[in-house]
Amino acid sequence: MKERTKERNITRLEGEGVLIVMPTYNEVVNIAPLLEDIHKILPKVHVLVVDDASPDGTGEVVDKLASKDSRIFTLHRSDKLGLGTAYIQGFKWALEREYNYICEMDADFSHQPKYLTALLEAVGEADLVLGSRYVKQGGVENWTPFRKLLSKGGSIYARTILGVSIMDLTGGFKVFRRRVLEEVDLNSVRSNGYAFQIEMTYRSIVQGFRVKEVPIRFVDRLGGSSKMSWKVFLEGVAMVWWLKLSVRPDTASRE
Ligand SMILES: Nc1nc2c(ncn2[C@@H]2O[C@H](COP(=O)(O)OP(=O)(O)OP(=O)(O)O)[C@@H](O)[C@H]2O)c(=O)[nH]1
Ligand SMILES: [Mg+2]
Repeated sequence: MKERTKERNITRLEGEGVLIVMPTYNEVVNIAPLLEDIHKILPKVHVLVVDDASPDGTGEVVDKLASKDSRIFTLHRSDKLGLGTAYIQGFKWALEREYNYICEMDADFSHQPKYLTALLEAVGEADLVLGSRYVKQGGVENWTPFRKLLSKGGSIYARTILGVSIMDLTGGFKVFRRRVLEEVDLNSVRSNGYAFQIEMTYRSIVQGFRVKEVPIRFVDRLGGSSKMSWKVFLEGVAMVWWLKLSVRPDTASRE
């Protein structure tokens, strides 16, 4: 029995049964080298790129790669519809297929592929694993003090209001066990921008799932430009209150 468990773990660490959902908007300089780096670390992992008709041609680059590589898939959307809905569509795509672990990851090298192994290892003892900047040995590189304040302040704000012990609620480098996405009611998820990360983690906690934080060093995007805006930030501030007042465990999904 022990041997079989060990074997399963090893295949997960190669990426078997794992899907990375990766939303993209204008990531043409990053996407091909990033996919290559990911597959060096997890040779069997599948990656679903959800592209919102990026004007820089990111979607076409991924299509070309996908035509030669059966581990790469693309979902094309007609317009820039936001990070949250891109992930929800990607999660539904995953649940229609046989993936056991579903990862979230940015396409700008801020989430370094070298951490994927530690995240997948940790999901052996948790239902949701968060790549965390605000635990010991985690951190942020090359951010302005203002950006740091905004991000760390956002996590402290959300954590205090929601009454959870998670240090990094706003990060988007995560691994979900399949059953988390099956049980959390994806159709009820409301936030689309920055707050989407807080909402998914909070809903998982409310649903009773075990969450574990693993340290990551987050580096500033390698190329391209940020899509962070005041609108996205303010959505986060308001959404935390809405989550606190309205999210309850979804019992229907457990029947
Ligand atoms: N499909 C899709 N992807 C998006 C959208 N907005 C952002 N993204 C992608 O989501 C990921 C995170 O977005 P970023 O612009 O890096 O946002 P951020 O990490 O908060 O900001 P920076 O740290 O400045 O890069 C990247 O892979 C983006 O290309 C969107 O509306 N649709
Ligand atoms: Mg980024």
